[in-house]
Amino acid sequence: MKLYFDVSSCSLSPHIALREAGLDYELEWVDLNTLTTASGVDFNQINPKGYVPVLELDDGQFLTEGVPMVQYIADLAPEANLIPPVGSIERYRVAEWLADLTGEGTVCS
Ligand SMILES: N[C@@H](CCC(=O)N[C@@H](CS)C(=O)NCC(=O)O)C(=O)O
Repeated sequence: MKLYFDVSSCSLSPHIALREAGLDYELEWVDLNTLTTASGVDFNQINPKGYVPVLELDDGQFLTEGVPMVQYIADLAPEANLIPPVGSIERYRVAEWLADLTGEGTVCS
């Protein structure tokens, strides 16, 4: 797998998940000003949405959006206990936290 990232960005959470999962991965920095990767690839070809993080899977697919990405990574390494099992209420609590973290995070009056 390869994580397309930028420093000080939301690509940090899948990077942490990859490390905690103990998985093999590569990193490739993306210049978000020019939308070009460190190896010179047009990033628009990788993610037409123009943002990181992007996870390139071993079969060549690209996965975008941090929330499903960290769940995918966690599911690849069940022994690391990063996410509760499918079907458990605790799994939906994690989804609840992730949605809150990436959503409004504010109280509507
Ligand atoms: N919905 C995306 C948002 C990703 C996002 O906002 N990425 C920022 C870095 S934290 C980015 O790449 N911004 C580049 C830009 O907007 O030009 C996710 O949750 O992964």
